Amino acid sequence: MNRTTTLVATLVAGLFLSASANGDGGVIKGKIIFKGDVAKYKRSVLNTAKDPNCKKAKAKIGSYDVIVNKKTDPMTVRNVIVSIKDGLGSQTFKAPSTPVKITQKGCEYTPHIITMMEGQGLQILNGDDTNHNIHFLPKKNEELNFSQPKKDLTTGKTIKLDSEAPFKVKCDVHPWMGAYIAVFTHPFFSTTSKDGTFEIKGVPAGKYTVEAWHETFGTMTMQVEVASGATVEKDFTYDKN
Ligand SMILES: [Cu+2]
Repeated sequence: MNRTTTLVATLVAGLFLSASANGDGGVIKGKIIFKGDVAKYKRSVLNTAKDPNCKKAKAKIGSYDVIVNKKTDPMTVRNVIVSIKDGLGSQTFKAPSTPVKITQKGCEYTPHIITMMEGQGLQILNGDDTNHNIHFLPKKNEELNFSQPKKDLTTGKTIKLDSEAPFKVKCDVHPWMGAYIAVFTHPFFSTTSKDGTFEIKGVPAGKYTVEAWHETFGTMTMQVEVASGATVEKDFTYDKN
C-alpha cells in the first residue's frame, strides 16, 4: 500500500484491520501524537479584565493555540481536525438537518473547533450578559461581522456556509476570543477530544487521503485504505523535536 507523508510531520502508522459488527461503513480511528518538549507549549492565561462581565464569568481563560495532553502515553494533541481530503469521487452526501452550535459563554467560544457540512446550519448563541461581535475571516465564504448584544441561548443567529478549509472566527470586542470553523462536503471528519483521539465512522470502502489539521502545528496527510465494514487504526505524529 502506498503511504505518503507531507509537510511537517513524521508519520507513524499502525494498521489494524478488524471486522466490524454492523453495516458496510468502515471506521478510521487513531490519535494525534505529540513528540518534543511539551514545556515549550504551555498554555498562557488570557486576561479577561477588559470587560467586567467577562471577568465575573471567567477571570482566567487558558489559551487554545496548542493543547497537549501530558497525561497520555504517548502525549497527544487536542483540537486537531481529521478528515477525508480526497478519494470520495463524485459521491454526494446529505447535510444533517440539525444545526451545529457555537456558543459565546464566559467570553470564550464553545466549542473551540467547529466542524460541519456544507448546507448545514450553524447556530450562533450568546450565553453572556455582554456584547459579542462575531467576526468570520474566511477565504471562500463571505466575511461576516455582526453584534450579539444580548444574552440569547435559544434563537441566536443561524447561517449556512460553503465548504472551506478551517478559518478563524474572532470577537472584535474581546481580543482573546478565537475559534475555527471547517466546512465539508461530506460527513467524514472528527476533532480530537481531550484524550487526543479521533474516530470517523460510516466510511465507504475505498482508498483515501486523510488530512490532520491543527491551528498551530499545521497539516499533514496520509493514505488510508478502508475495507468494507473494517476498522483502520492510524496515528499522526507532530514531531517537534
Ligand atoms: Cu466577545
